[in-house]
Amino acid sequence: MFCNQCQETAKNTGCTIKGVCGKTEETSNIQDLLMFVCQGLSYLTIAARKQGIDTNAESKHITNCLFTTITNANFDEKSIIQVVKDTISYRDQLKSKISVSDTHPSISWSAKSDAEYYEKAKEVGTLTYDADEDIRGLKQYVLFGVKGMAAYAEHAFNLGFEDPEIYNFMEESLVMITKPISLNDAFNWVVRTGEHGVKVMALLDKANTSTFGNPEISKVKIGVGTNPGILISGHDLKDLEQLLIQTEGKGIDVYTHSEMLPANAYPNLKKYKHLVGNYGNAWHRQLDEFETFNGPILFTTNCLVPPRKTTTYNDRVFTTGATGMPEWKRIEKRLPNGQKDFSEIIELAKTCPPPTEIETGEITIGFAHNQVLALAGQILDAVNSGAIKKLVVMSGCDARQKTREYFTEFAKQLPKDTVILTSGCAKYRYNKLQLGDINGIPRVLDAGQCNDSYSWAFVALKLKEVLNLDDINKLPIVFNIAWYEQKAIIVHLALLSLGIKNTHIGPTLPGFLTPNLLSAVQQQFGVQTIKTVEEDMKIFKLA
Ligand code: SF4
Ligand code: SF3
Repeated sequence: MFCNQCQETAKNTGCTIKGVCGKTEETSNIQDLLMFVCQGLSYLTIAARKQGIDTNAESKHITNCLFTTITNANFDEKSIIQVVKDTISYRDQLKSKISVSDTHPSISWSAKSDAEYYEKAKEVGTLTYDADEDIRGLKQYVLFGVKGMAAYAEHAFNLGFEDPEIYNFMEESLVMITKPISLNDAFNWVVRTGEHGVKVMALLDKANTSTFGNPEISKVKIGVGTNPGILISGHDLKDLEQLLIQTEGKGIDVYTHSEMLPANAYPNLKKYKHLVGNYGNAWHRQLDEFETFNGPILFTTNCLVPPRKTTTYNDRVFTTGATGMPEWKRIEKRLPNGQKDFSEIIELAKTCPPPTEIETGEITIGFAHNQVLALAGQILDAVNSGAIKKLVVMSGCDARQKTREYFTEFAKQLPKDTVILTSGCAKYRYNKLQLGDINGIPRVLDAGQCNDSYSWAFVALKLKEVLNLDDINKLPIVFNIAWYEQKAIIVHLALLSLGIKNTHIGPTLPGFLTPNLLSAVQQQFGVQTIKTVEEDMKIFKLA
């Protein structure tokens, strides 16, 4: 195996024996094989569209495959092999309808036994892309960005919002990886990946806000009630809505977990009175927090952590969508009305004790772009009067490395005349610190999930317009992004493509950036990594 797609990759180079995330060698290889067969299918979808054939089902399938391989989404190699087989059957059906001139092996490869799948899986990892490590690094950069893009595209299509251009770009990217390319063209492809990142985040924003309303300032309880509970994790708001509908009036409380917290701010979700609050913290604390939750847990997307040998909650955890874990059950059935059938989870919840309280109090959320623009006058007054000196974007992911304590310390040491703009699970490092407010504006404004980082780009562009500036980089905004998995890669690329320079990312720079690529990214976009809190305060001109 060789996997270097996330920030925790071994030695910041690549996981080669077992993933730091817990992914086994076999699962990692099978995920690579899934990408390989998706390349074959992508050759055909692109050709089929040129021949006037609709490929919507195949594009959605490819999107789901990409999503399945992101960090901490799916550890279930058996189910992934099945997805590989499904991909081959999509491919072969399409092949029978069109004429194809390409001859890449991914268009024709197939196997007769699982053993052959495992053998092939060893040969098709990202290390085989190119001999030139810079080209290879750029192709990995594109692939990982496209995986993040796929996650957002899938949430959007689950709500009925699609953009064929995004599907086409993801498929063209998969095909590009199989071909020779110049350094310059590969670098430009990375830039174009960011442009499509903006598009997919805008699409998902439209999907979420037109379905569930614009997030509004909301106080969310972090304690517990006395009813049995169901905990829902991941990012898929449609799954949450269906769970809320099916649990209504059943004496069960629904709690959000990790990246599902922002759901509590959407009018059409918070209207359900049994959506009672948020339980726990960022994903990596689940090994302890699921023990004390006592009731069933539903994963709609990443981040799953493989259970310990001593874990007692395995029979209480369910997966759906792109997620999977061999020890946990999958929700496969649908109700006659088309919704996912969560009855097994609901029946189990009724037999469970209520959650054990691990925290009390509440946190304030709901500062997506619409709400922030409603406060724009107040914020501009505070900026103009000097009450707010700087806005500090601290979006992205959280993870388990000790070095992540930097972000808590950074938030604590920020001068009192700064406001943190956050989104993604990175917020759990500082969203319970009680950092106060400036003239009634909370010092931590939480826009939502990682994809809602779009809100900060949107707000920055609006502020530039209102303040009549010719360059977005003249705004009193600095970017200190915490990254972990591939959604943070697409978010960061999207920010770069909007012209935002001098972003800092950490705790480390991506392992797939070779020294040459790093200097190219630094030259063109001024990307830097974090140093110590004290040094960074000076670099950001905050101290
Ligand atoms: Fe390693 Fe990250 Fe890949 Fe897991 S996802 S195998 S931790 S690089
Ligand atoms: Fe977190 Fe996994 Fe990335 Fe959506 S839940 S931000 S790490």
